[in-house]
Amino acid sequence: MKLFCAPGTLSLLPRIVFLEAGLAFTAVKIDEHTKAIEGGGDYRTVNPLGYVPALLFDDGTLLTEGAAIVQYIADQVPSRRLAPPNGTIERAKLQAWLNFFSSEMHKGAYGPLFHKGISEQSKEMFRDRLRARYAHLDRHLADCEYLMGGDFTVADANSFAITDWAPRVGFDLSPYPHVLAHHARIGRRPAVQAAMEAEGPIPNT
Ligand SMILES: N[C@@H](CCC(=O)N[C@@H](CS)C(=O)NCC(=O)O)C(=O)O
Repeated sequence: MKLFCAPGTLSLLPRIVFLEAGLAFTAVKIDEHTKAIEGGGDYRTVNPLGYVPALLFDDGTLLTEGAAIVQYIADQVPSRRLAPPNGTIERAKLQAWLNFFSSEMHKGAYGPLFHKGISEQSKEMFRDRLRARYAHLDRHLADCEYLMGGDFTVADANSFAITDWAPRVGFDLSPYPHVLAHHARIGRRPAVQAAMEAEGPIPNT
C-alpha cells in the first residue's frame, strides 16, 4: 500500500493512523503545488484530483479522502479501537466528527485562509467561521479527554492534524483552552511524534 503525502497537509492524518494501527505502508512524497512525485512522475496520473492524501493498493485501487482512508485503516485492526464498530451510533458519531473536520473546518475555513489571493475581509469571515467551530469543539472537550470519550480514535488524529495549521494562518487558539490541551495531549503520543517527523519540514511557498 502506498500513501501519497506532502508535508504540512492532511496526509499527516492517515500517517498517524497507520502508525497507531501498527500497519505497514509505503509513504510516497509529492510536491503539493507542482504535483511532482519524489523520485519521478506526475501525481495526477495516480490521482486525477491532485490532492493528498490518497491510498493506492497493490491491485491498483485508489482510495481518496482522509476520512475514508482512516476508517479503512482503523477497520483493519479492530483490536486497536481506533474507530467504534460499523453500524453503531458511536461509529456514526465518529463519522460526524470526521465530516465536521473535513467540511466545516478544512474546506469551509482553513483551506481559504491558505490562499494568497483572498482579501483580508474575506479571510476574517473564514476566521469567524473557525471561531464558531472551535468554540463548539472546546465545549465538547471540556468534558472528555478524547473526542469519543475515553479512547483515542481517528477523530482525535483528525483534530490534531488540522489544528496544527492554526499558527500558519494566523489563527489564535488561546480562547479555546480545552482544544489546546487536547492538541498537546495528542501531540505527545509516540505515533503522532513519529508521523510528524516522517512527514518532514513544510516547504516555504
Ligand atoms: N477532500 C480531501 C481534501 C484534501 C486536500 O484538500 N488536500 C490538500 C492538502 S491539505 C491538497 O492536497 N491540496 C492541493 C490541491 O487541492 O491541489 C480530503 O479530505 O482528503
